[in-house]
Amino acid sequence: MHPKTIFGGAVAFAATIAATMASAQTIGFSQVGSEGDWRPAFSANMQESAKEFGIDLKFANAQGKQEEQLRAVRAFIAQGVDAIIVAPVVVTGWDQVLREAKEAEIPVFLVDRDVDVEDKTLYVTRISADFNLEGKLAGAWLATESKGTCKIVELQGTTGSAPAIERKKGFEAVISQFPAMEIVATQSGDFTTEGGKKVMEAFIKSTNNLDGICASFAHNDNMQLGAIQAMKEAGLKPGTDVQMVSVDYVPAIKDALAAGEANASVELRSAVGGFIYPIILDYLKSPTELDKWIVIPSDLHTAN
Ligand code: GZL
Repeated sequence: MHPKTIFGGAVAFAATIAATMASAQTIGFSQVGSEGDWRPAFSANMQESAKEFGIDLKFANAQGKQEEQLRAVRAFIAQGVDAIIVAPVVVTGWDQVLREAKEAEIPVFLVDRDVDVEDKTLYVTRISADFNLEGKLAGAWLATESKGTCKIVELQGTTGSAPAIERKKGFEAVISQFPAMEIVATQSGDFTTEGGKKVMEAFIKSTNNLDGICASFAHNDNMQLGAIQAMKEAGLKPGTDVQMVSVDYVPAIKDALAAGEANASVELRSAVGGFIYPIILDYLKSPTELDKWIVIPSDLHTAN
């Protein structure tokens, strides 16, 4: 083949690559952290999916600290990324940094959690599950299971986070319809296994070995897995003596369900990059008004 032809072919190939790269969007993602089992799975899927969509993803893990998230978002603004994704650790404290992104004309997309801001034009949309519904599903399952009579201990998620606030509200909206259903102890385990174990150890002490307690409602599976450890160490039988309902449906809770140590878990989908990125890429291609909340479904699962 004539050298000129080879050279020509190489140039054409490089141009194609360049064009593809030029259309590649650079997106900053400020992630809460890597607590528990669900979040690492979500992060891995977001990073893997970004490659499939040809997105240059700048991933920032805040290790659960809001100040780190704010720092990351400001760095993305300074870099001039095409879009910013935020999974906000707590609902408050976002107005100023979102205003800075808006002034820089960089669209912000909320995923997984939520913010509490007056001006909802500060973000394009929120793509996440309905935490209030997840709480309702857990409450409805327990009301049926206990025939409307149950003293409950509650392990709350990270204080001030949207899932902790809304899962509690949804759960209480259902059990409040049953006079004999009551949360008798509640404390935050911060969505971690260690946190859940510590909280359940405290509940075991304060209720004389969970005497009269019918159920444990944990805002995520990792805290419930810690609670299961604590209960077994105290000689109790989680899943038999006490009904165990939580949220996320991570692999380890599936094992606990199969072993009869957990009874129900509401699934929080983690493989959602393939759903999130097309929404963002379509918006970047031609910005249009989107619903302020695009809901990802949640389904309740039991052992059988
Ligand atoms: C909810 C998500 C929660 C999970 C926990 O969307 O933010 O955070 O339920 C995680 O496992 O810590």
